[in-house]
Amino acid sequence: MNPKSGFVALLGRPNVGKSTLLNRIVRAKVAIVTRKPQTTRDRIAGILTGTRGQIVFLDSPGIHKPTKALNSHMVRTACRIGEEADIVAHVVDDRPTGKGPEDAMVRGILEKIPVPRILVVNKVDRIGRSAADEMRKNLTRDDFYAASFLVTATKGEGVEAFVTALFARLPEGPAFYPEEDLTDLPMRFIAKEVIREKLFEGLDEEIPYSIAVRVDEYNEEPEKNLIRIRAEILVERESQKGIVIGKGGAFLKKVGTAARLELEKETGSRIYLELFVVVERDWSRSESMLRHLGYEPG
Ligand SMILES: Nc1nc2c(ncn2[C@@H]2O[C@H](COP(=O)(O)OP(=O)(O)OP(=O)(O)O)[C@@H](O)[C@H]2O)c(=O)[nH]1
Ligand SMILES: [Mg+2]
Repeated sequence: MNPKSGFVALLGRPNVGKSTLLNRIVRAKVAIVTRKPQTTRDRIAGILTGTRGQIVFLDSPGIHKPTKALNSHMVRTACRIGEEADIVAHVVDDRPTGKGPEDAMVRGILEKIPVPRILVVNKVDRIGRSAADEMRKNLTRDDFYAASFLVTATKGEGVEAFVTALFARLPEGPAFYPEEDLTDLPMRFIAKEVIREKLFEGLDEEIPYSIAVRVDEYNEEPEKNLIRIRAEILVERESQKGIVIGKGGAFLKKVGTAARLELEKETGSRIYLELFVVVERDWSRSESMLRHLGYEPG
């Protein structure tokens, strides 16, 4: 059989495990994952290439009610990703699905996308198989979804069956990217995301949502097997700056070390990482600041 190819969007509410599923499928850490909702803010492509062909999976920001310009950007990005796809996978988890305002919003967005929809019930390890199956039955009573799958993204269970079904539905076609590529994102972007991940994991309350990372300098020095990265961490208030720096600089140092170790593993280079914290008042409410930070309005 000739190779297949196509784009598959992973859409759904925040925190359901879209990024975890993407990483599991491509067997690499392409997207950052944290315990906190609204982690992903951009279109993250993960490319799976094999004898069956090539699927470009598009991870997306979780769909939620926007409160600030950043959130509107995230939801618009998710909608655009849906419009790009040949198939949309709607990922849900163990939280009650179907009644809340976010679910209505997701449903409204999915309804407008004129491609086959596949339901993916994730976190079956937490839900339990029979309850997950019950959930799947309830959500697939009508013909809204062309197919449905139960998966545990963290362990990979059920993922191969899902991928096989996607290849079966996609048309024959050429690969879009070279077979060794796992993503179309530059390392500079990944560096920014890894720093943001370490910040998200260590910070509570609203602070993660007031954080953006801007890489000002990314210089490779191959003769020294070294990459120099200088990044600014934006916060919205002076009080947040103190928290991000931590007592005697302890938190910032911890973030820097964790990010550096991960990036060294990823690149195979030594990393020299400098982090600075700057206050940019209400950046997450400002369209021009969003543009400046690379969050392009849709
Ligand atoms: N128990 C369990 N936890 C999971 C599974 N998949 C993801 N998680 C956890 O769920 C949390 C959110 O995962 P993400 O992959 O960041 O979720 P997301 O849908 O990309 O979230 P946003 O980017 O915020 O929209 C993380 O703590 C994951 O470890 C799973 O199969 N089982
Ligand atoms: Mg995500």
